[in-house]
Amino acid sequence: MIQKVLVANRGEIAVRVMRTCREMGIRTVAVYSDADRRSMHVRYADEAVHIGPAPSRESYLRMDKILEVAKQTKADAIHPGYGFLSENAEFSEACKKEGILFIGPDAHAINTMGDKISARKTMEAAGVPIVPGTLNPIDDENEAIAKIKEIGLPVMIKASAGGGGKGMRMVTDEKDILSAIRSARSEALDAFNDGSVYIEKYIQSPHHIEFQILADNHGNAVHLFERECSVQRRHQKVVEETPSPLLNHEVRMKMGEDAVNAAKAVNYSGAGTVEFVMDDDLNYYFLEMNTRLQVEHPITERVVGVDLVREQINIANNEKLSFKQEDLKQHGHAIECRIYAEDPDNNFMPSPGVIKHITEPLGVGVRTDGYVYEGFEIPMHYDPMISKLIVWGSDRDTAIARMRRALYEYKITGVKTSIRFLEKVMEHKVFQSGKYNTTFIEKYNKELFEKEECTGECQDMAIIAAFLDYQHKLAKAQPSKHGGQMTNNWKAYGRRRIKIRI
Ligand code: MV4
Repeated sequence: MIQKVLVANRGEIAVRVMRTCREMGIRTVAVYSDADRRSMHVRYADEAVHIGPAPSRESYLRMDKILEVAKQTKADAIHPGYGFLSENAEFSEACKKEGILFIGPDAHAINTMGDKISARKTMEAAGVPIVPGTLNPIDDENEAIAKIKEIGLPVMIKASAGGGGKGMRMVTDEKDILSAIRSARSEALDAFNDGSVYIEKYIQSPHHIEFQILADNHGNAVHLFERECSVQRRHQKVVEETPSPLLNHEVRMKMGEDAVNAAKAVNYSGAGTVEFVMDDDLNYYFLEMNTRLQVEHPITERVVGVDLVREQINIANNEKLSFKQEDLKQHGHAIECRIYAEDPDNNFMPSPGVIKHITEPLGVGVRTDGYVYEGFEIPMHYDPMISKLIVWGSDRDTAIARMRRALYEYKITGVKTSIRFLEKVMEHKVFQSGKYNTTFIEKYNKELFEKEECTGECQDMAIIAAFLDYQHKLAKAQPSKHGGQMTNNWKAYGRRRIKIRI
């Protein structure tokens, strides 16, 4: 039985994992880099050990150091969270060698799914539908051209070692085939040290639908239904919801079965996600399997009523799943918005800095998974996600209304955030209709990024805020020090008639 877990991660997911550990009476060890000395995951854990400088390759990616800390602190298991070492087969294997439980699948499952060509072959053999295309790496360019003519343009050239959009080229014109293959190959060689590429038919304006699965070490596997993740920007998910507004009962059951078969085909253990692309006629194809706990897992937890981290730990403890497929049901509707320290008005540039003020939404049906607090400086070295806002409602409309209310309540100053942008997504008629696909943000760019005018009410509030600030400064100021030079927004507003934006 696991008594102590080392969490090999940082930020919100490290805190998320530790919360369940605490509920289960399991002690926790945090590891942290120079940039994370004041991070919430360090404060939350029972013990915390420094593992190196800020860059992740010198800290959160150092398998040797993390294993050394696990042994030193007598942790029996390591939870990798997402990102960093979570899908690293070598790390899963190294943990096993050191007699420490890796909370996740073994090296075989990670390797088979990590290599997209071997994943496609395995899925084909398991009867899971894959995108029409090749099952072997392209090694002859003429053969590739012939194959593409057979499949029909447009096609995607994808790196076998890729995933999440890296090393991917779309080809619409016959004359671009060779240059696409060559550039995909060289990008893949550069990024993954593996230049293998393969061909897939291009699925037009697809939906991205993924299934959560859980599998134990006794041959039992279930799915916990889908998550609709089609609101994306440059392969970065922005909003996720479950159930998908697109699926019907029949397709849902069939996809769930395929997802379970995908997991069984690699002898999967733990929590995983099977990703599909789907066209408007509900034809769906396996895309890839993520062999980790995902960022968006809370919406599944809310709708299905399962703590996925608790299940991961039980599975690592060699326990059997405590429920069967027919015990699992979807209740109501959940939506997640990812809150980033990014500036939507400036091409989503990261906006690192100190959180000056934060008020998080509360109340019925609201969950936030975060880690920042007032005075915390968001490090520039890692993902700029501040928190995840998850709401539940008895139906989709109620959930959207609740998300809009929660976003309205969410106040963060000190860094720019994506909150206003997310409000515009929730307000958008096409999102509200549920008839959106992965082209949504691009297609409605103009409406979603419209700059806001400062309304009369907004200007009044700016003036009042500036006036109060002025009074506050006056009360504190030493007149002799500031003399006549003290300026403030209130005066500037009056003098120059500047437009104040809040
Ligand atoms: C595709 C596709 C269309 N056809 N493959 C993007 C990320 C990577 N996981 C696979 N991706 C895609 N693969 C074929 N054969 C369209 C995408 C795609 C996409 C997929 C899921 C979510 C958002 C996306 C945005 C653009 C393209």
